Amino acid sequence: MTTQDYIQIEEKYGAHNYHPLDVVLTRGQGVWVYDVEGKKYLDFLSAYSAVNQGHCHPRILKALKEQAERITLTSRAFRNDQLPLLAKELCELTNYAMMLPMNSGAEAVETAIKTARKWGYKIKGVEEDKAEIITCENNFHGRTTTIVSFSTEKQYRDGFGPFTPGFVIIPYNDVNALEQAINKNTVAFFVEPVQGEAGIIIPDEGYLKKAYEICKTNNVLFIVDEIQTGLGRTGKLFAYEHEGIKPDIVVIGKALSGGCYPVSAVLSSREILGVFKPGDHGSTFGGNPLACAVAREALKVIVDEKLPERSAELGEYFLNKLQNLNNNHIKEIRGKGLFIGIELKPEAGGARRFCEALKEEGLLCKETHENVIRLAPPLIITKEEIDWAYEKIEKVMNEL
Ligand code: IF1
Repeated sequence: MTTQDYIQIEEKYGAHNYHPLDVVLTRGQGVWVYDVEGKKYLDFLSAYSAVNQGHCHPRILKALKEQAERITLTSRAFRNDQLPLLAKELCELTNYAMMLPMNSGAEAVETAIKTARKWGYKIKGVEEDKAEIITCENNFHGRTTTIVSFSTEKQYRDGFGPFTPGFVIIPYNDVNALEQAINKNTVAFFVEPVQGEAGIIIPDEGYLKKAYEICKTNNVLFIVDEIQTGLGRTGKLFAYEHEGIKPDIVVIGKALSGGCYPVSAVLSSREILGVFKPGDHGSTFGGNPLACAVAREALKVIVDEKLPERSAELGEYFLNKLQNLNNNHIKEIRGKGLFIGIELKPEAGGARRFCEALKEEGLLCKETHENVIRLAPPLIITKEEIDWAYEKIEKVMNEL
């Protein structure tokens, strides 16, 4: 079957909630992916940072296969021998006291919201059903009805109401707005350290630290969504480390499994996660032994292959190189580690056509919003591969 055959079948039988590039992938290895025609591409999206460790990492695959042959799912009605080890290893690596495992990022976000609310009622003493969580404009935290309740992107909400109350939205990168939004019912401030979907928006240096301090002063939980920025992407294990703070709650997903399986988690202290009592929350698949075995190995790969350090080093190298791209279409290039956005001028005709042209050159990127080309390769990428990608980007920028 050809690329067009697959596309036609998907268009006929699959709901049209996406508009993917017309490339049908069938195999991946490291930073490279291959389509059904045998054409090879460098992956510069990493499945939205879920494959930081590279496609089909041999160690993660081995853990997956070995665990799959033993036992895959027990449910949490019984215990399994992988969850305790993942919990211990993850907490020791991140210096948090407790974790709660889920599957998708959105589920972990929902879990963090429930944690913060329950903490508000049981510990802070907020009056029942009055809890407020402060979030930021242009956030992206997932797609559930509760999460889109505090999205400011029209399309993500349109047609999906009624929405969940209890969220207050303030501008990103604005500590005064945070200070003003806090009241006696505020239980948490929930923020992305870098806004990915909004177009790789990096807040001012000191913003997160100041926001954290404001939260501390007011007995408000500081919650970071590190689903995309975490596990090495920005050049540290977690992006919040750039500011030397320790959030009350950290939400992770994506690269926690190296893309081999959906695994997410909420990290926090004993006091905060301790608000959950048996029966309060759960998931059939959350904490299953296959997920835990995969995540254990995915974390070890991040540490052993020094992926945060690689991301910092190569990200700086790549960003410097890109800054020298002298091209009329470009408005701004910004990044942290290997999390880089090229913002085009409005008159450049949109980022999509650049991504289409890059695809023809063998480089897979995805536009975010109208005008930003997002560059986020697997963190195992080499300098030579970055140079190769740079050539393609330069060529496409100059030709279009
Ligand atoms: C889609 C974006 C990326 C996330 C953050 C939570 C979640 C995500 C910071 C939810 C998920 C994905 C999902 C995917 C597109 C995508 C995305 F462009 F929309 F913003 F990565 F940049 N917090 N991000 O980035 O995690 O439930 O998906 O596991 O929804 O189309 P999930």
